[in-house]
Amino acid sequence: MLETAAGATPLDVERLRRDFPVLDQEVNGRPLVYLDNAATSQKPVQVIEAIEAYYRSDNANVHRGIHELSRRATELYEGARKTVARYLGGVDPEEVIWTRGTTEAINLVAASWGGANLTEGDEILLSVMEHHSNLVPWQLVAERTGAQLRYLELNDDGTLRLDDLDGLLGERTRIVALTQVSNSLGTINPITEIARRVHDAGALLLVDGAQGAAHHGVDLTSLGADFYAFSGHKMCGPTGVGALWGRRELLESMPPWQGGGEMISLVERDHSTYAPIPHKFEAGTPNIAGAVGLAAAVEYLEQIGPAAILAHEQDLTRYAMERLQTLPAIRVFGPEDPSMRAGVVSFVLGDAHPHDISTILDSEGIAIRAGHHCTQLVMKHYGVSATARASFYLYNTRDEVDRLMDGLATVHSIFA
Ligand code: C6P
Repeated sequence: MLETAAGATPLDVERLRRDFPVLDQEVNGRPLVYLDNAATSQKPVQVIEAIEAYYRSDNANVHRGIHELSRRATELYEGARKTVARYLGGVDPEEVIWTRGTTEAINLVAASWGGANLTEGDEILLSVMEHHSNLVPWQLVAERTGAQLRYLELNDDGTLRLDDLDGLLGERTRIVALTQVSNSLGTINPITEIARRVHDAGALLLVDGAQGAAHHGVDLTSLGADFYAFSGHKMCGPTGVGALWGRRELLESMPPWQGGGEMISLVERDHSTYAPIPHKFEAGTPNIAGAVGLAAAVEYLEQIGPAAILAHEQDLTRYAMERLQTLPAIRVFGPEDPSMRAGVVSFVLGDAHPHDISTILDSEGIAIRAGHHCTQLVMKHYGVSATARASFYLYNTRDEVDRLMDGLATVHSIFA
């Protein structure tokens, strides 16, 4: 289910900003305006200090040593798994597999579930809106197994062409992999409704939650996904850590995808038996400090409340879209209704190349992203090679949107 942003208590943004030391600096002689949150978010002191405290006091390898530090590290690491499971709506912690992030989580499903279950002629349904991380792993497994890729197209307003969904779901459709929130258009997809239709057709649904988990929270007990992938670094956590959630019976039936320490039960000369989930999928020494940092990030977000964060982002998005429309030769992508999008606004401005827009804004201390945002199929749909993208998070303000507009006025005066 989508979080509803309406009625949420407004954020005390000035107070929250004090938690983010990186925001308090000048870039090119101007106070930093950080509007590249869809790429990665900044980290509050609570997260930085949790990681530091772990390395200062508790560092050891997990599940191995019978000594005090190892016990503590294991407790923190497994405790972090429980915290993440709570954030995902109170799922079973054993269904939460640590990964390096969304990309690795999707690769895990494509390689393990896909490798074991797909055969020639089976179909994988994707959408044109997907990030490359939710396309290329499926292309790789399709090549290996002979499965076919099919695509749900985009409407020009940046929504999925859901009228086509039932027609695309055929007898051979085994899995559908879709994003919860588009990183280049901002569109929030109606996952619960999609899940119902996918399940009616007898297929599984993987949800790419890279932007969803960060920007409007998630309740996996009602979302309807069979697999859910997300990254810690987009939600105030550190880089290099994220998770895959999967339904227990699916995870238990899947083969391991990487071999090594931690994931085994018994090792013989010519074969091994494997640990139960979640460890079956966690070969090698894990990113313990990353898990500790992500748990601190989750606790931080829980205190603020995902609904309030989404409401704040949508307020900034509405304001930015209104102001952008006043610029001549602006083209804004994605749904016109801000309540249908998270805090992501992609645009092109006349003949100015998005890289030039980003360079000029950077000279004024404003960080945005320019490029195809790892969504080349979206760019193709709109006939552009790149867009400029501003993306908001809980610490951004309307004043910062005004700074963006001032910067774009400079861009316009240079290119007019
Ligand atoms: N999008 C962006 O600037 P990783 O890199 O594994 O943490 O996340 C990959 C990914 C998958 N799906 C979606 C919808 C995403 O937005 C991302 C990451 C960043 O938009 C970096 S390209």
